[in-house]
Amino acid sequence: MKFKIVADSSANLDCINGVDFTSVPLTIQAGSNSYVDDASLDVRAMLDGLKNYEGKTGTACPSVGNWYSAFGDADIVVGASITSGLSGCFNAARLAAKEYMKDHPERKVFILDSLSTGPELQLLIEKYAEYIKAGFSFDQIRGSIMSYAKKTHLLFSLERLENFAKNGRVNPAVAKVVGLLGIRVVGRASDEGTLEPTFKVRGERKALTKLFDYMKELGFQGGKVRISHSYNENAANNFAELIRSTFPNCDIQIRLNRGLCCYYAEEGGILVGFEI
Ligand code: X90
Repeated sequence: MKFKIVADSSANLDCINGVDFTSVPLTIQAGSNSYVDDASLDVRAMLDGLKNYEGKTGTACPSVGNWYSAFGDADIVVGASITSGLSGCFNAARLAAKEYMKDHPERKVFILDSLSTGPELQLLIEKYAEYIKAGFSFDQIRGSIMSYAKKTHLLFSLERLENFAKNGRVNPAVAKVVGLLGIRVVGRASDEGTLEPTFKVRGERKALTKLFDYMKELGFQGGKVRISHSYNENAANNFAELIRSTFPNCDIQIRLNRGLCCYYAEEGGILVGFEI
């Protein structure tokens, strides 16, 4: 039985230890320039390129064919996509799964709509890998991941929402305030998988304190934490320290956002996925 895990590139993952994994890239577009969010993308160069670009920029999700070919020849494919509340990515994955199972009736695919992205998606993928290593069946994996997804959340602290606003994914009035005089927005992925800006705070230190309070309010008690940042390692490290001051043995990992998350979270932004 050949198992495989797939996720789109908003999970910020290139590979997973000991499990067959494929990342399906989204694309960031600036005029005729298109940046494919795969392992070879130079994210720093992309951000610098975008800074100098005056025209409209945007993103595109993978096609049905992109997902289909990521499934390879696996007997059992499991995975997750960025929220259907903000992207067509999940729909493409769903259609690809349907086609794959029609072409190969003995094979099975389950792609979860994460209603989230970034480090929460990462937690889901890590959990899939655990299930596969533990020898779970397809049905067991599907049932277990759906319960697990109810116990994970995504919070963010962002310095700018320009790209969200440009692409019609957030109210422009909210976007206008953020970015003024060091105002950051702290919020979460809503239950519908949309951006829920909850607090506006001035300064990074306050933003991190707010984030931690919010985590605890949502039920965090020292479970796994995954932090991803857009070139703000300092904030990510400070945040990890803040968590460890209350939960010294907390399993925390920090990573750099890949292209898609860097584009939307914008420089300085940090994303926090955690278990309750
Ligand atoms: O289909 C496409 O073109 C992709 C659109 C993706 C839009 C959302 C990207 C979010 C990236 C930013 C902060 C966290 C927001 C959480 C909301 C669920 C990460």
